[in-house]
Amino acid sequence: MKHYILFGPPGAGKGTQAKLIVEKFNLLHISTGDLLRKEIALGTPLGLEAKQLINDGQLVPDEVVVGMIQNTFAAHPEVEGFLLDGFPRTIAQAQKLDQILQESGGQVDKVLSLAIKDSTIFDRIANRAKIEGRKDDADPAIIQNRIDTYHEKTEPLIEYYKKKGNYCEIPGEQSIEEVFDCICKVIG
Ligand code: B4P
Repeated sequence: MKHYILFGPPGAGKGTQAKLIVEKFNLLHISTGDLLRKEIALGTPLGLEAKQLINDGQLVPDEVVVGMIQNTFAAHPEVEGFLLDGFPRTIAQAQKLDQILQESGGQVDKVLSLAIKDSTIFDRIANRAKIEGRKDDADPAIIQNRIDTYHEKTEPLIEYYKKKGNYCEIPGEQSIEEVFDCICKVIG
């Protein structure tokens, strides 16, 4: 069972690349952002809690997203592997993921890290706001908050995975096809 992580700042292209990767490599796509947006659309208690945090550009509590990941793993014992898109986003989430995978004899096989500049993040998210109408994309102050949250809470994961030896940086400022080619060379 393979476990790949798609890592990067907001708007780096994780969701975009995830669609291409799961199709080519027959993996199950788990996007914590998509799972949270589904809960919000359904108006569940979890969705109500997540909505405010996401719309402010904050992260949702670790135990909430870890629970969603565990449920999805448990529901799909038949798959060949998982692509984790946007998870983990904190050191605590990464440690919990390691523990969950160790218990089932698994591991994180590769961390595919999409690298882009903060200025590119702004352009891409502003563009996506016009297409998808996401609330957390609409306001420059909230985009800045998401970028700051990334630098403070998520970026330390780069060192965490470098030490484990499974970190792989992909230049994210190329065309969608070029980024995908680089990813295929790493996991193909
Ligand atoms: P996510 O849904 O993960 O969203 P994202 O990081 O903003 O976007 P992504 O990187 O997937 O960008 P995309 O491909 O769409 O998270 C949303 C929120 O959920 C978070 O802020 C947080 O609050 C919460 N959350 C999620 N996971 C969590 C966790 N583990 N813990 C706590 N909270 C969590 O690309 C962006 C745009 O760029 C698109 O318009 C695309 O068309 C364009 N694009 C992509 N690749 C391109 C390329 N190569 N060239 C040009 N444009 C490109």
